[in-house]
Amino acid sequence: MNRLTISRALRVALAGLALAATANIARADIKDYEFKLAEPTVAVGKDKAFTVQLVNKKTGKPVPDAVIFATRLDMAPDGMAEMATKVVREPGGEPGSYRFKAAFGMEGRWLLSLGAKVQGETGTVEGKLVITAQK
Ligand SMILES: [Cu+2]
Repeated sequence: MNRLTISRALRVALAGLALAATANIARADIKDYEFKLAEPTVAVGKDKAFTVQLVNKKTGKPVPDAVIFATRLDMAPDGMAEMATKVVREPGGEPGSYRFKAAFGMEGRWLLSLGAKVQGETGTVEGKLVITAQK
């Protein structure tokens, strides 16, 4: 290789690196998102509302306009995985906050399984949260 060829090869390599860096910045990972409970507890009974927040872990900011869905709510944490209850999505809430309603028929810990589709991201955010129902 003569000098000219080396410098050209270097330039091409650098351009490639720059491109890769840009792609990294533009593409946030689906793993950068997580669910949080606004309140860790809920009152026992029918039609109890609770709020889930979807947060970007890197920025700490709430993520609005996600399509969020509850896949299951049951008492697995207290050894009653078969004790499941229906979860209904409720309208309203702050941007990045998603409201749900469910019947918590028993005191104790309930496991909420969630999924979300985030605007501009491929894949699904999945998470599990424990809600404690108390009197
Ligand atoms: Cu139970």
